Amino acid sequence: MRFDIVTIFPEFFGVLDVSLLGRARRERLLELGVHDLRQWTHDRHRTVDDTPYGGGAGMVMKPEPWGEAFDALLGDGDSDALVIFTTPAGVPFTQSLARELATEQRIVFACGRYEGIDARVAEHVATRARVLEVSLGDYVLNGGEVAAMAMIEAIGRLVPGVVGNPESLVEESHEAGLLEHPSYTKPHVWRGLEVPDVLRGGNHAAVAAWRHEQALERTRRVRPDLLPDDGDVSPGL
Ligand code: 6GU
Repeated sequence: MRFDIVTIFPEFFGVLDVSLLGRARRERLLELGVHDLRQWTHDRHRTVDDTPYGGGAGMVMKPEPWGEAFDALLGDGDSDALVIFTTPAGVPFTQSLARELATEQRIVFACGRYEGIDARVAEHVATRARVLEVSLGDYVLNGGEVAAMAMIEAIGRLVPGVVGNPESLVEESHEAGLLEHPSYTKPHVWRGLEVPDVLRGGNHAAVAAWRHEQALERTRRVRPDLLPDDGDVSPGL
């Protein structure tokens, strides 16, 4: 899978060299192209923004550099790439959206800054490629870079081979519609705190039932919005 990112802060994406995603890139499971939007400006100040029509605070990203960026990255015919505009006004990014996006061959991220990108850019790109406007969550960031990075990590780890043990993807938070159960490792007593007995008893069915109960209790407590209204979530065993 390939990700291209268009941004005025390419240096943000240096962290994608490290950890799991860095290894996946070296193994060619993931490819990453980071592109400085300013290479598609032509004035001496490399201007990417201007004042908004209709007035108001803040600056809007000019369409021309974005148009040239997409010409360069998508070509002039129809493209198979999916283009994601990061914006707090987009559809929320979720684990199920990450799963869908992990089946794409290529995703191009357009990272907006300031008050966003001139709205004609997304409209124009939509005539040549599939376009999604996506938000990381209900809060405001200074720009889409951190959001794109979070999405790339969430999507990239679902690409086959990126996470060593695929079973570890199945049981985690948000995959079963519940938050994950608590986890423990050795030592069995630490600073007077004991690991729950059931986890050391070797009864796999009892462990599974305990974990499901814990996941349900935690979800009820901190994320009741994730539960169906009747609160009936079966372990699926
Ligand atoms: Cl994708 N961009 C910005 N600027 N703020 C956000 C966001 C994106 N998602 C949540 N807040």
